[in-house]
Amino acid sequence: MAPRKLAAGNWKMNGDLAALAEIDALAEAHPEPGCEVLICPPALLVHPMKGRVGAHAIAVGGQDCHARASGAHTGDISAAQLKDAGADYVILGHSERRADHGETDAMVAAKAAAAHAAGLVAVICVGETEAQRDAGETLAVIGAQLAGSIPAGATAANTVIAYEPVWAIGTGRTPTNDQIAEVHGFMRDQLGGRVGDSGNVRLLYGGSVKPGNAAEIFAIGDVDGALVGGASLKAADFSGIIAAL
Ligand code: G2H
Repeated sequence: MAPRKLAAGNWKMNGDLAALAEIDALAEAHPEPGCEVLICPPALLVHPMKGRVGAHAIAVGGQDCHARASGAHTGDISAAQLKDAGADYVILGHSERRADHGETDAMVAAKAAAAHAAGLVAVICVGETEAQRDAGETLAVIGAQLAGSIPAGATAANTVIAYEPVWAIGTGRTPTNDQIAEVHGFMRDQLGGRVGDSGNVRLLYGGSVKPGNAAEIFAIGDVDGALVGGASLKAADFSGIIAAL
């Protein structure tokens, strides 16, 4: 059984074939990582990255998939195609996709259902904007996103939830420990009765996680790991986060 803790890297639209050398450095630094390690590169790099990982304990994932299994959807990628290329996970509903591509909760739920059908673990992202936090709407926003974005049939085995406050993404700002604890405790409660084995669903924090703040964030109750953007691009940085888990 895979370790419960998960260090997930989201390369976003960064990296190229040469950047796959970071995988070698990561594998060398953590020959037997104490947590599950996942990297989600741009789709074009999923297959070569899977090859580069070889026998090392590093999983590979996509950053999005289409809700349909196949068909006339130019430019899109299906969950089954990601699986075929070597992915075991797919990030869905990241705030950048919600903002850039108008993804709604219903679209995210449909994509997650497709991911599950293809045998992928869906990493479903939720998070409030700064205006919503300032207005005291954080828990209402997170509750609505969870209710709308998680499909029927979700379980602890096929679903991971990532809390990523939009205002903390790539900004160097992070919520206080109490704010993270409040949202993660709330999410755990919300999953009860709606997701199979809800107590074991992994809840990740994401937004400006770095080697310097990772240990403090991981010590917060109900934080089971991190979804890391900028600091996952270089093995030296991601390594410090993996070591903190
Ligand atoms: C949040 C995170 C990765 P960063 O988007 O999903 O990015 O760590 O750069 O804030």
